[in-house]
Amino acid sequence: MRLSRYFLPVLKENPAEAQIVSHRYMLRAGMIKQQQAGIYSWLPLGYRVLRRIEQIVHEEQQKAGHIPLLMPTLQPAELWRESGRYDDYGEEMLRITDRHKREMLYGPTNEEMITDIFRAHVESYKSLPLTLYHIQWKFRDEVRPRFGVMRGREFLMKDGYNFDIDYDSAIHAYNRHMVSYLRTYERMGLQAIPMRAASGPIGGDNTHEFLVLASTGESEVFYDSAITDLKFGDRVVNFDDWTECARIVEEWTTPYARTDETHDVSLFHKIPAERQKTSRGIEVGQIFYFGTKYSEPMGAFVTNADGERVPVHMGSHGIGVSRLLGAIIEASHDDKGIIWPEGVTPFPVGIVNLKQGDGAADAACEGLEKALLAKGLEPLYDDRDERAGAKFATMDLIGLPWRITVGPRGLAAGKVELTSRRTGESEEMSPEAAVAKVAEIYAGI
Ligand code: P5A
Repeated sequence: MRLSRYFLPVLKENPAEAQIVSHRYMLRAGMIKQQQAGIYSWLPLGYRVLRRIEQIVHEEQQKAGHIPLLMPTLQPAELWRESGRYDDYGEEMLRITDRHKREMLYGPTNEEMITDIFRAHVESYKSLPLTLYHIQWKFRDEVRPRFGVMRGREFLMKDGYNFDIDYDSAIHAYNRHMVSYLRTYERMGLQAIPMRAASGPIGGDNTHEFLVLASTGESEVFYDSAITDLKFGDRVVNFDDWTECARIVEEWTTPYARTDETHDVSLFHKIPAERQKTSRGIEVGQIFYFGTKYSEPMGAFVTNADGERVPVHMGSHGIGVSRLLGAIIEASHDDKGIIWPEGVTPFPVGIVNLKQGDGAADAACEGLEKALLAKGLEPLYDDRDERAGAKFATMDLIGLPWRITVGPRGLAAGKVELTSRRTGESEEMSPEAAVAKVAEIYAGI
């Protein structure tokens, strides 16, 4: 992509309305534009990251055997009356009436609708286990939408729903989600800690939230620092193996980690004093097991092996896809701008031409662009007629993890410069070596 032809409306000044760094940088880097309180347009750069995050979520969900579909944003009120949540949900639910005076709502979540799909098509335990998920916009009329995409009113969520014949099998689904979430967040460069939490309007007693530690987080959290040493890495998991999944869940849930809603002071104080940590955290996901809370009132029954009709056991599992952009920036930035982890960066590498219009520099940049594209890596090439300082400032702000700088002086010696956004370290090398190095960095991502 050539920057001269792109749409990157960077702001020079700090927007006054942004209280936290991620919101500030998302506005300054031209990633989002607020349209109303808590409702944003995703400008091209922000949209690229959003799609990258969605892609990782899809890949990891499907590795765990979960099946994508797509449900609408608008739902009929009758479904929610069946579960009893139409009145319970209160003012957070955006209620709409159509021209036939039919009551509808903009879905804040989809337990009812997925249960409706299930009961229409599934009859027997032989069709189980089944986990369906989608990535779709939600609306919650939050009292205090704030911090940009962190607490929006319209926001993108991955929500998945498992259907199982009994408790044990539903707990395996719960575990499978926890395991797959651990890898999902790690691929985004995040450490998200599963913490015992409260279930709120979704229901059930068994629930964990995934929290990214950050001083700007909205939740207060308490944990044993030992948990921050755990890494999921590139383990190969057999998601059908109940024992293997349960063992991984045990590894992550044995050290104490709870939100303020479930915090137990006496248990906390049993941890060695130097490992007792209190912090704030950003909730980037939550998983629930709620048994037959929806299947029973809504008539989602199947025939079991003994020929009896039984309500299915369910859980639901959410990832805050749009919130993740804010969480990643909170976890990875400096005073010059964002530092994207390679897994989610909008462009893998930037090219800065120090002397636009210089024949050799222009040709070298175009050559780099072509060579990178040939390796499946689309660079953002700053081909604007701007000072070097302004080009560097833009690259630093938008946070591409790698930058190749091309100037006539270096080229005379056959060299360009490859710079890491994270460390600031630069290395001079031939353009071919720079392409090979960038390709190597992204090979496993
Ligand atoms: C699980 C999936 C649910 O809604 N039903 C379907 C369950 N869970 S949840 O915890 O309420 O939401 C899941 C994740 O969505 C993100 N989230 C938000 N993101 C941005 N703005 C909001 N207002 C907002 N509300 C929830 C969180 O990451 C949450 O973990």
